Amino acid sequence: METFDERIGYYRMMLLIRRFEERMEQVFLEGVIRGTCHPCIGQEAVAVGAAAAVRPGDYMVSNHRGHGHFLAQGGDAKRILAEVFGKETGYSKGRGGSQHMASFADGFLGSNGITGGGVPIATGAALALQLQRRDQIVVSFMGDGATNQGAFHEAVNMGAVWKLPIVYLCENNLYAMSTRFDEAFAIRDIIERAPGYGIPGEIVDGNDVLAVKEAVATAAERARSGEGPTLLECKTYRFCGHSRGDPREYRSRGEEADWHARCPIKRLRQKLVEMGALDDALDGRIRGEVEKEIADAEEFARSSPDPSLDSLEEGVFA
Ligand SMILES: Cc1ncc(C[n+]2csc(CCOP(=O)(O)OP(=O)(O)O)c2C)c(N)n1
Ligand SMILES: [Mg+2]
Repeated sequence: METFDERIGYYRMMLLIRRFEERMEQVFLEGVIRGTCHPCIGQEAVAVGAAAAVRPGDYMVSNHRGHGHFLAQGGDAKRILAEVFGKETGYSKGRGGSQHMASFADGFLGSNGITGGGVPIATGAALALQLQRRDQIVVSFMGDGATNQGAFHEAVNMGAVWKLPIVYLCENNLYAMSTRFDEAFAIRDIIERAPGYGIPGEIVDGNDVLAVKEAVATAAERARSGEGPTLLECKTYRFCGHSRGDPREYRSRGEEADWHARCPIKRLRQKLVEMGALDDALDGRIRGEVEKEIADAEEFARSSPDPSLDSLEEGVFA
């Protein structure tokens, strides 16, 4: 059971992720940065719950919607935003942008623009940990769409056969770009596939940070003790469009309103208030701190230098 302080910490981190993504979307719309970005607004509880469940030294592999995962895993908002801006001070020295950043020191083995591409990478990392007899585990994040990619099936099967120390964590936000879940799946739930690999599967309320934490902690324990992977399906919803500038014409405003009522931040806030752990004064202080952290990150990203032309061939191995 978490302490009050830990729960306040999850609340603060979810707010930080929400405000980071909202601000970043805004900056994109202003045309300040190029390329694209995929905000995880609405899905914050998955990232924060998962990060809260693992131990220091464990690893995460993310997907294209990865800022929240990285922030929750301890990434510095300044350097994440600087990477989105393509600046030298970003985690990938401005080469990766929103979808390709990593910090091995923080156990964040990278976001990935290839749908499903992170799953074999995570499985390979778990194999390395097993071969080195280390007691760390890997959490592999993917979307619902990614679970229809061949790479996902091959990697999960391998993880299961070799009982690798990995948790396969699917964020089922009901859409892959504009494709609704029921247009792309002949099954009701993705975890129906878990028995096909011979591993347990569990449906999780992905908008409840404490439920996510508990499910990931159990799956992590299983992975750590040599019993192999679990497939978790966190049911959630992205409040924003798929990427910047998506007008969300493929779904109804009514459906969105239903999910807004289940906002993970509002829900934890309510719980904390009922527990007596949060009042308006503390909430205001936390929100103030979060705003300052985002403003500082933006200032850092804007004022950081572009990569120099001289460094053009750095990190190129071809
Ligand atoms: C191999 C590949 N095919 C297609 C795309 C284009 N694409 C980018 S994101 C995306 C949808 C991914 O959906 P999902 O896995 O559910 O993640 P979500 O965006 O909902 O978080 C697609 C098809 C891609 N990046 N890579
Ligand atoms: Mg999806």
